[in-house]
Amino acid sequence: MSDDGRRALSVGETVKADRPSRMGARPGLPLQRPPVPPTSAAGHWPRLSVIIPTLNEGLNIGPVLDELPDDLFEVIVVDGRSTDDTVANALAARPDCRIVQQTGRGKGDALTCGFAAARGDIIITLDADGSADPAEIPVFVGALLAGADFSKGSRHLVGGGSSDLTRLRGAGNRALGLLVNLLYRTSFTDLCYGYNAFWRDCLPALSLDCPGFEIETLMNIRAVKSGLRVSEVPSYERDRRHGTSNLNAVSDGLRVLRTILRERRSGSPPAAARPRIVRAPVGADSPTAAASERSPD
Ligand SMILES: Nc1nc2c(ncn2[C@@H]2O[C@H](COP(=O)(O)OP(=O)(O)OP(=O)(O)O)[C@@H](O)[C@H]2O)c(=O)[nH]1
Ligand SMILES: [Mg+2]
Repeated sequence: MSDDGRRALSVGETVKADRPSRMGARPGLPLQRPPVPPTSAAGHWPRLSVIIPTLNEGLNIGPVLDELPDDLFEVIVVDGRSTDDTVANALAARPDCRIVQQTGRGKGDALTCGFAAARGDIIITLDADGSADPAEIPVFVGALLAGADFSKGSRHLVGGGSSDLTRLRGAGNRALGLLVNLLYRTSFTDLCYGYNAFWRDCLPALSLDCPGFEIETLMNIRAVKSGLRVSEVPSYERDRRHGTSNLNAVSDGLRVLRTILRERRSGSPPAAARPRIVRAPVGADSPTAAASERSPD
């Protein structure tokens, strides 16, 4: 246990479930339970920024925003020049949400723009199509408060699953995940999934620079290469409410593969160059409590 009560996870550790999930996940470590929030009644609660990328999600964005909890610091909708009423419907459902127009193209570019605009202590990414259940946000935040730097959703842990994943996508995700696990000696159970959370002070370590659906894979690999503590939490992916996917299983799968290989070729930063994230405890007197410093491992 660290001074601020967070459990120390080892570098690159992933926390897995102890029973097979609905999707037949492998056995692993006991499920990590979210801790009791640190005196949240006294205001000692990290500020949560939810980032939602949207591309023509006019029929979906309203219900998604309606489902979000009230006690968020900010909600940022990053729109990719939607040609429907996505932006108007977002503002109608949640007048306090911030609309950010992405500068480039693709989901990766949208998330990067959203991350740059975020001001909270913790960033949570979820999709605008209704597939992510905002009721799971406390599980992601709990893993971060328990000591993780990066808390990634997994549909393959007990309590997780999907009614949206096709066979082809599931097979591709498994194969790509296996490759990353072999190359980096990790034990990711779900590589390409859009529901994740991390401390905002991890952004420099992630150093994101990709435009498309490969963004989550890049985040996972960079987190491991940078020595961040990664925790997987179970997540259930629901069906998209309306409309069709923007993802192409073959072309986007190949983009993910190229990203994995490129990251492998570029190697890991030397230990001395890895950022060590040092955070003061989150408290009423230290509201954001986020400081990063570089130090050798
Ligand atoms: N701003 C922005 N958002 C995008 C872009 N491409 C996809 N998105 C959003 O990213 C999220 C994930 O995209 P989806 O099309 O749902 O991809 P998916 O989840 O793999 O596909 P489904 O399983 O069919 O939902 C959704 O909220 C999209 O609206 C883009 O180019 N720009
Ligand atoms: Mg989706």
